[in-house]
Amino acid sequence: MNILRFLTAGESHGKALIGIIEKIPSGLALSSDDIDSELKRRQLGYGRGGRMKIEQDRVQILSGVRWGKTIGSPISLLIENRDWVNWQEGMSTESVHEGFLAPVTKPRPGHADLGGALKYNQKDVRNILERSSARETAMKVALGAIAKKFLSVFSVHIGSCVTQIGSICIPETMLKEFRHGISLAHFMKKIDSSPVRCPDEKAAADMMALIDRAQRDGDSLGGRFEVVVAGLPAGLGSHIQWDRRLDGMLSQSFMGIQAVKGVEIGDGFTYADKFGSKVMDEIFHGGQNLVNKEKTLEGGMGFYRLTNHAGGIEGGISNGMPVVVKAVMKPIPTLKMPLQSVDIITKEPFRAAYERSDICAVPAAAVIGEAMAALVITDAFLEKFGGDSLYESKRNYDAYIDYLKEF
Ligand code: EPS
Repeated sequence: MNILRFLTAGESHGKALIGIIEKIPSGLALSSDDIDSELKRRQLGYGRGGRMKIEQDRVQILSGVRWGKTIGSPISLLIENRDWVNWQEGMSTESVHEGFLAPVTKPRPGHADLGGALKYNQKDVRNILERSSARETAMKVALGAIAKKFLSVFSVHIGSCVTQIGSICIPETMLKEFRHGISLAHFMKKIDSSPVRCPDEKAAADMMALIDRAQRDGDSLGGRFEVVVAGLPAGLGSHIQWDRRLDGMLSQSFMGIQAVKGVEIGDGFTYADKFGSKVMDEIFHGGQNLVNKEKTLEGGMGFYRLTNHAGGIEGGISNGMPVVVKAVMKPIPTLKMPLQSVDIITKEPFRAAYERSDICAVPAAAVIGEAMAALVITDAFLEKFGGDSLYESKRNYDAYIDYLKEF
């Protein structure tokens, strides 16, 4: 990220999650409802564990907003952990409570537990797992909701869907319009009402049945999700340095989501076995845009494509087509089924004990992906159009769009 800065803090069973974001222009209408609606979307989803029954996330905006509008200063957010009441001594910041909880000495395979304990010289793995927990993603989504609100001023809209859970995939044909950003709002209504964020009813039912099976077997599941950003103008990001490429920045941000192990832009890994003649998005100009019928999606202005293999990015620069990011999430590593590990104190082998956990969190990850995409795209917007006030950003954006039309 070149312009926007954000940080999160907070432990999973600590008092609260905190977030700070800096460089959002002044004059943006922003309320806690804008953020809470996104927090709610993250918490829905088939396969979550008992914790989601405790938490009903609500944000408090602590600074950077006055009378419903941003004022240009850092925006700070707080989300209370409702589970904190059960952990007040165990996760207390005061030394007087030391020893209230027995240390966790049995690292779980697949988690940050062992690497973190070694790196930070901690003999209580809780000091690692509390921060590596995906609870932190609630704040990512809250910060992303601010970025989404900013982008909506420019008619940039972001959606996501789950395309695979375990061995169950949705038919590729279901995704064609989604990947072209066509009727995104309508598509998202359908996705938001699916417990697994999947637009295909048959696949959704099979995914839920598979999650039930994993739960019965003491197992867990991962999967794939896709995020689409529609309405972007051509010209965001840059080809001139590796760390200014829009696809590179998006990939890093998605890889920063807990348990994400693979990221693709557009056709991604499926490029490997195709001929070049089949996977380039040929360029057209003028006439009726046959694919992007919605005017707001004609980001390339007179230029357009009939295909979107590139996922809206060529040479690290947006090309006016919707940006498509796909990601793979590994199965949740906390399992009822005991796995082999070693106690860090006694060095004795053991079978990992089970703690409360999710079975599958891919639907939540899709919403988190939307948030990360929103933050990266907002950064690219601010780099391109600048602006300490929304008025200034909008003026610069409008002038650029006029220029694109004349190009
Ligand atoms: C998580 C473990 C579970 C999840 C948690 C992430 O929490 P707990 O250990 O309290 O049961 O529910 O996710 C959230 C709390 C959340 O808000 O998404 C983990 O180890 O990553």
